[in-house]
Amino acid sequence: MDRTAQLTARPTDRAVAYDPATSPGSLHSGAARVLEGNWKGTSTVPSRSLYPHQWSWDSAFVAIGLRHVSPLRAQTELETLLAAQWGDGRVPHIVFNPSVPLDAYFPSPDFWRSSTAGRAAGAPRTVQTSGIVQPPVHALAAWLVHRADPGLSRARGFLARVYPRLAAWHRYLLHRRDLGGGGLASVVHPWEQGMDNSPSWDAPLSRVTPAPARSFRRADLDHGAAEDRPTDLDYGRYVRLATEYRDGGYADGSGEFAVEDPSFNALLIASEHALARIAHELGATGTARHARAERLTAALVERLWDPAEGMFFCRDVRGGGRLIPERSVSGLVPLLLPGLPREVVTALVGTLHGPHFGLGTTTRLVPSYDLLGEAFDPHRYWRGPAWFNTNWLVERGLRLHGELARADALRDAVLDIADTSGFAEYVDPYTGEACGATGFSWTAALTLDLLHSDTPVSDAPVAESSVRHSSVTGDQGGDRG
Ligand code: 9WN
Repeated sequence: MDRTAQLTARPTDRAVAYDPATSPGSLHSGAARVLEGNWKGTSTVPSRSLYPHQWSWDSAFVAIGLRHVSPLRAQTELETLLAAQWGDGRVPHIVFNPSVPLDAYFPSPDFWRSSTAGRAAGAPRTVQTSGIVQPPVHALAAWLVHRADPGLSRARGFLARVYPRLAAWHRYLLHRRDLGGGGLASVVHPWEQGMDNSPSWDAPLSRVTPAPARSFRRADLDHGAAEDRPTDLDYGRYVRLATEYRDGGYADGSGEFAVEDPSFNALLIASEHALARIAHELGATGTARHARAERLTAALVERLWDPAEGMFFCRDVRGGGRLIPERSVSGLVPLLLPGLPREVVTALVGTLHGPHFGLGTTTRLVPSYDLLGEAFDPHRYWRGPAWFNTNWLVERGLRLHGELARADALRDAVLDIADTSGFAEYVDPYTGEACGATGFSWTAALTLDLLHSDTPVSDAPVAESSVRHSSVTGDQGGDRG
């Protein structure tokens, strides 16, 4: 299919549930078919049943995979998301499709009321969005998408158009969201961090009075098993936090939930390195951005690293600044950073393969939460199951730091379980049993990316001799294969 045809390809009407037993063709074509089926013309839905709009970090992961089958669609995916950016720089966590019925997903546009409640923060008038954000994987995605087809990217002025938006996005996070005052960004809602129901939120959420159950109707239970999803009590708290944020005009600083999260900040740092590479491609040096990324890495280690436990933890900014003693995969994701001290890398690799996460012994994929933790549940949302995006990030970190055999084993496990689970949203970390939706977009996209990763993460063509790296293989701005 030529590029124009790929861009305008119409999605099929039915949900694409990939069944490895009956679907013809390879894993590659199965993954591409899922993305084709979830494509809505200018962006991709995470799942046609459960999540029928565009989600922010999902789109970044989708673009990373899509670049291998259609660099044009991958660019368009990011451009569509960034077109919904607010004037204050925030990139909303959902961009709503106006043709989808309001009751298909809660909270719907009439809950967020972005174009009215978000007016002072510069919400767009022509598109409805949520008012919270998700992890900033976008600059990393934009750089990787560019590298997949630099000729097309240059011809379309892709980087020149997205760079100012990505820079404004990072500015928003680094200035408006430094609620702890230590240089890191805080999330103001569990949905912002992307691991919605993680036990890391239990302590800060316990201070939030839930919205009454009768004041809203959950749509997620129409599609997902109640025992796998967050409880009604937690949903009531999510709704309360979002309502108060909205009613305060989406102004930052006064909310009762503020947490510095390791994964969110690590992705911001990885994206800042990528933004430096984009700046360099556009004719600047990029040195100042690399240096900022290194300063942020130092702040991450200083504020969130626990040497005794060998991993990173969340900091509860509204809870006296205490570290939250819950082991989540979020505390391992910083492994993807190039500038980590060697002893931090060594400890993280040890924790990953130790009893709490069991990688390579009791589990084949990294679970979302401590196998030995009191709140562990192999099927409940972000309280134990394994997700493919976090495993992709950890695989990248292992490879970056020269742990090639371990990275290869994790890559093989991701590909195998993505295949046998029908590109599931998430899986039981012990058995690989599919949970949530099948035909899930980022699972398919990251499968494609790993299928193209036969060669190690390599250095991108940017001289940065002034920047210190502990890595032996390159940095996070590099491309695969
Ligand atoms: C709320 C879309 C999103 C992912 C999140 C995942 C889940 C939404 C929900 O689905 O969150 O944003 O309704 O639970 O936790 O990571 O981006 O796939």
